[in-house]
Amino acid sequence: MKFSFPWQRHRRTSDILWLDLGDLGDLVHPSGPHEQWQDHGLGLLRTILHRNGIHTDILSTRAVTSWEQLARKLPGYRMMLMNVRSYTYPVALKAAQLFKEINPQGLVLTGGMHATVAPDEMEAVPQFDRICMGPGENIIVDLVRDPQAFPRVFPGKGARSMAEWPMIDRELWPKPAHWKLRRTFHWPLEPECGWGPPPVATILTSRVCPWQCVFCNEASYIPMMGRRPVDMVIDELNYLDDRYGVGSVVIHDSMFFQNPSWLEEWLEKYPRRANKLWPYWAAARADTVRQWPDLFEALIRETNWNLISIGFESGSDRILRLLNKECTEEDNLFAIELLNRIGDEMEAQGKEPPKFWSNIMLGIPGETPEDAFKTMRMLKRMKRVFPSISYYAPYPGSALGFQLIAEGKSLMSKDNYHRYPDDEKVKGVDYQFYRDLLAGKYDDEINKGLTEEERRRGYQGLYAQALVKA
Ligand code: B12
Ligand code: SF4
Repeated sequence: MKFSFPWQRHRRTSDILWLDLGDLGDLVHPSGPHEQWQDHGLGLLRTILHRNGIHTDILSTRAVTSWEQLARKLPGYRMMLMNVRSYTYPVALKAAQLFKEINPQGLVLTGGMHATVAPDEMEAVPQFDRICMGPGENIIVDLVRDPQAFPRVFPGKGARSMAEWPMIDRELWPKPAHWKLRRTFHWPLEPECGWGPPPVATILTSRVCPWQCVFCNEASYIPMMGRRPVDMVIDELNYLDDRYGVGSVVIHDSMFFQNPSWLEEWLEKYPRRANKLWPYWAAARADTVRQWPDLFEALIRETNWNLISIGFESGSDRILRLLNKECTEEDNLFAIELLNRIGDEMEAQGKEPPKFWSNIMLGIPGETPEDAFKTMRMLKRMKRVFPSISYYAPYPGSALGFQLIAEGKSLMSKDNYHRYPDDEKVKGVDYQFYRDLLAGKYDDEINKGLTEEERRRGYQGLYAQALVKA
């Protein structure tokens, strides 16, 4: 007799399945907090489908620990939908093959970032029956109702503004799949990840960042769309708070600190209209902090923006130019000194000081040891920081990614878009140098020109622990 725990049982309500993607086991025994974030693309599209009377079941590769476990739940579905990103592509591929083995007549319908930037790769796989490039909100209902009416690869249709998006029904998100995890997860909100008190509400206020950094440049493949009105964002947070109780907020926008008029309205309304002044995590750029320092400071002090994510990436002008970051060493230093000062003042007033979530890239092709020392030196100038360090990864979709893939220099094949923190990603990069750098071998070099206090920051090995998947 097969035995299964109640939280593992799968109750079938539909013959259409949405498969949430991620590493096996991430919703059972997660190795870190960020693997547990929920997928807003899935949430949005399932909400739209359900509102239109099309019910779907949900399964997740993250909620099982083996492919056999997933296989047992697949028989009988006539359709499977997936949001495929480059970093979930290997899992999507395996899941599609498994689904078709079990349901040879079933259809696999896909969309998402990887479908948008690497459709050729997906087209070569017969198990993907439909591949939607681009936004799916205005096409998903027709597609699921009548997939035969669509060619195999086709462009999506998006809304003009995020004001048109319905509020996500978060109960359509997958549940944590172990009783222990359920106790700390706060489903359908999300668990604490060290950024603010739980339950955590993740939210999007903008869809795309207009800058063109060569390792990212999502503006080239995500169509521009209007930002979600401030009132709608606050209404959603208040609704979630009334229903589930919100502890803190993560604004998942690629770039929160854009459109000063939207930010000014947020500054005026969030403290006044939100049920509580929840602390939040959100992203900015060093050059815009320098451009609008008063607005930046007011947002920190008055709206409780206490974790500021900045893609500093490098402390060297040479590399920043190569990345088309449009930020300089001076911009970076300006933002660092400003946040150090605001933090000191708030601390002196007995308030919790704001911190940086500092995104740093190492191993950028063309980077010299001196460039990398400058980057580590920059990091040490930050008084209060969570470093998030990654080795540069050549993702398809980005200009530099496409270039390195075309030159045969990318080590990220379709079987290992999946990343581990210390994965080697580009041919010709001396990763041993970077491992030594993070282990503290070059600290004397890095500490040159720093004050005594700055030198003490980032004791040996700390930065090695800050290395994240990328
Ligand atoms: C929030 C976010 C995260 C969060 C949470 C991720 C999550 N669980 O969803 C966090 C911080 C954890 C994260 C991490 C990373 N992320 Co991220 N992330 C984003 C971000 C900013 C928003 C994602 C989102 O919710 N979008 C809104 C929803 C509505 O859009 P969507 O999911 O794409 O869905 C739409 C369409 O794709 C389509 N669609 C989707 N599915 C389907 C299915 C069908 C059938 C159809 C028809 C259509 C369709 O319709 C939807 C509505 O329009 C995007 C950038 C962006 N602006 O989208 C990057 C992005 C997805 N991330 C990216 C990357 C590279 C990463 C990291 C590897 C970054 C890093 N260097 O460390 C890590 C890896 C994470 C991991 N799991 O290991 C890349 C992916 C590039 C690619 N080629 O796939 C993006 C595009 C950013 C970028 N420009 O580089 N990320
Ligand atoms: S790296 Fe940041 S600033 Fe640059 S394009 Fe991407 S989201 Fe925008």
